[in-house]
Amino acid sequence: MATYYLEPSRTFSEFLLIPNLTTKDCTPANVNLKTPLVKFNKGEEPPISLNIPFSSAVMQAVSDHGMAIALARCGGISFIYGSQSIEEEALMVRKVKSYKAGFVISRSNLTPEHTLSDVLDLKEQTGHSTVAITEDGTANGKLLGIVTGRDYRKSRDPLNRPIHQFMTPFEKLIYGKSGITLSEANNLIWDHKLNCLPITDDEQRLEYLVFRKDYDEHKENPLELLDENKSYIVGAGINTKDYKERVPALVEAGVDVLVIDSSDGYSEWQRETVEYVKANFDVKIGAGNVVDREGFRYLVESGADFVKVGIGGGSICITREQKGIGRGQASALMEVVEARDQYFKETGTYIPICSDGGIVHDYHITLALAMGADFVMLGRYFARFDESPTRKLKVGNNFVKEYWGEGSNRARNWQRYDTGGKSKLLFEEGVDSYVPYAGSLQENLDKTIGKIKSTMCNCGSLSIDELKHKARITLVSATSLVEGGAHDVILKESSLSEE
Ligand code: RVP
Repeated sequence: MATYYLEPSRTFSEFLLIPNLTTKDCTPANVNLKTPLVKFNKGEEPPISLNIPFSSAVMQAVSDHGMAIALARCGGISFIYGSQSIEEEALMVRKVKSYKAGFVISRSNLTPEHTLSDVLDLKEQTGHSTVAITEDGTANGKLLGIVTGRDYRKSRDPLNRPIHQFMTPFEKLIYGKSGITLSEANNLIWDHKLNCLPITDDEQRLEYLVFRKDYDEHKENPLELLDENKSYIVGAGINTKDYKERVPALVEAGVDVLVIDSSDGYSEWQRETVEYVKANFDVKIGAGNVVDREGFRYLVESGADFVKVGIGGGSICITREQKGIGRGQASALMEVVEARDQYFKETGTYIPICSDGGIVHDYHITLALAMGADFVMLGRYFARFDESPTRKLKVGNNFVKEYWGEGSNRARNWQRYDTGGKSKLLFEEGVDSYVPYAGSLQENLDKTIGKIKSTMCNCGSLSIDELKHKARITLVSATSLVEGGAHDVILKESSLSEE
């Protein structure tokens, strides 16, 4: 007879946190979000910790080197997608590890067709007076010019003047070539009396900007996630098929932590992969995804350094519809956390848990942490930002970014859905979609972190560990969900357009 789980499995939206006493020292400024990434023994420091509990998903549409640099700068980690050739993935890892502070990904970008009014709006929003003008208005588009405060006169120039009429065009720009060192870039800046030097690749695509002020990047980004050589920490996805070739190349490129990217991790292939890595390399490895205590235990006993939880909850994921496997993310997490705590009691080894997929609202992150996750993995959330590797498009009146699942025809990441046979999969487990464009990673992350810290204060907690122990979580009924949104009022249009 089958085993039945007759309690319905739950999602984050079905829970709320009940505030605890907030003491006077419990202010957002005092909250510390540092959290372990890999396993450690009781009384010891984790070998790698994150400064914020965020990781970006192992997906083509989310985690390339640009995302990895941007997120590490804020204190989190990206796992570079594994659904590309071994050489390309290793190159991305190498780019992150060799990235040098002082090279910034442009945060203010427009196209030549935008107007002076757009420049002024953007300046007000971002505070940056240097705007990169690229073919598609993205941070890595083909560079066509630069606009600074010296290119226009606010009092004289018409606001609708198109940028191409007053930008400094590419032909007249001094620029550096990809691979230039910071000191070479600084020499160009001083020799030509520049404020900002764009760095482009062989196809004239913008890579970075180097600014004159030789600021101390570490002071501006106090949470940045660095290894002992002051390079950014980076993760990378692997699969259970070509790991004997892929892992050596990634380790050689300097990867700090690997993760087996799979929709269902409770398998002998994962055990073999973890065992191979542990036997041959000194590199950390996470495994998953699982949704129950048995799956957790199996992967931990195979040697996994952290375990990823979640099947079918991803925003682009249709695994549950296609195959009928999965579990509500909150229920899966609660059970695995219980198994982790039990394992810790038995062995004194703490295994960090990553809650992967299905985060829709910022408060879902706080709930996941309160329920015992050590960090979350997000796809949709990061796909919306300038730093994600996908195209930004205008659909109707709105800007969107493309976002597709690893199990979609577009990604063709069949290794992720490995069932052991040689043949390719017959059906998709993911969709191709758009997500609303949301601007820069740092601005959005600051807002989300602000909300998490504020909620933690409501719960009387100054650290994630304290939150886990103090959190009081209640199930909500379907009718109280209605009560939680704006209700029984007529919303003004300005509120409707906000997310
Ligand atoms: P979300 O943040 O809700 O967009 O979910 C991202 C997660 O969805 C990924 O980390 C991964 O676990 C899962 N995923 C990725 N591709 C697919 C798919 O095609 N089904 N699912």
